[in-house]
Amino acid sequence: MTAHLRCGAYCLSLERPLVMGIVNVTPDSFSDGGRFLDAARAVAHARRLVEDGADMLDIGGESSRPGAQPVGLDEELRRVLPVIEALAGLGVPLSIDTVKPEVMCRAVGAGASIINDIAALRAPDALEAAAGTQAAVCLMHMQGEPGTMQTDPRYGDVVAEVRGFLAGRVAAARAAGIAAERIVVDPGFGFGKRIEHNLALLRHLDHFAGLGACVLAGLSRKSMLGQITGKQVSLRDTASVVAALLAAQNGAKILRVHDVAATRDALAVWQAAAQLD
Ligand code: YH5
Repeated sequence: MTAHLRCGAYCLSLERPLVMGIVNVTPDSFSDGGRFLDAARAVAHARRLVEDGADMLDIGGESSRPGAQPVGLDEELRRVLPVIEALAGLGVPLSIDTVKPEVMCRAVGAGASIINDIAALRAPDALEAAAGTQAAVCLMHMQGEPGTMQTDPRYGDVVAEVRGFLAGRVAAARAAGIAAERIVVDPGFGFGKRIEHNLALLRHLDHFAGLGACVLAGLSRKSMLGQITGKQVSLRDTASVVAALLAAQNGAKILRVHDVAATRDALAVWQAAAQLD
């Protein structure tokens, strides 16, 4: 495993876990403020996450929640590009959460330096598009498609199957010319997995550290935490912080979270107690 993640002009130390703050740029269903206000809201939220200690931001214009509607190319570009342009000078790497090669290229042109692809660069031309940039790439495992993935997920050995898939995608990325120090892998919590699958992946996250890439974990507010606590999505922040800390203790180097401040506190307590250095 490399001790650094290279993303465009940034080089991030992986000695301690990094916190990736989630920035959704989707229309506000409670108001009709229009595009400008949606972008302004996302930018204000992103600035707050950086003040709270985010090491990087993940900007997404298409919801990948189970059952969410796909978004067209032009609409996705209209949502994310103004936000990336506004945040490019903030001083933290920006990640673009997309499966579309055109969005990857345009987002990097606007200032993004990480490509976060829930389809692990499997779309036609996506590998080439990512390889043509200096951005880091996050390769995530998903069984099925967002619309139907939670219908009946099945595995023999979930850890071995997800590991095998990610090993194949790392090899494909390396063959396309993406250096190991630019590659992140992610088991894809909640993407075509039942609770027992998610828990096995969390328990055995260390199995993914041997793939020659650093590990990202995205557990924040997900339905497995709702199943465990019985709480609705707006009441899952404590469970999310604990899950992020467990992931970090099992080797995750990037934690994709909504509540950056609380996650930072949890990591600080762990590090103080463990005297990690
Ligand atoms: C991820 O794990 N997840 S979008 C459902 C929720 C709450 C949150 C029902 N993009 C990941 O965050 N990218 C998403 O409540 C991601 N890893 C990476 N790399 C889904 C999400 C969510 C879904």
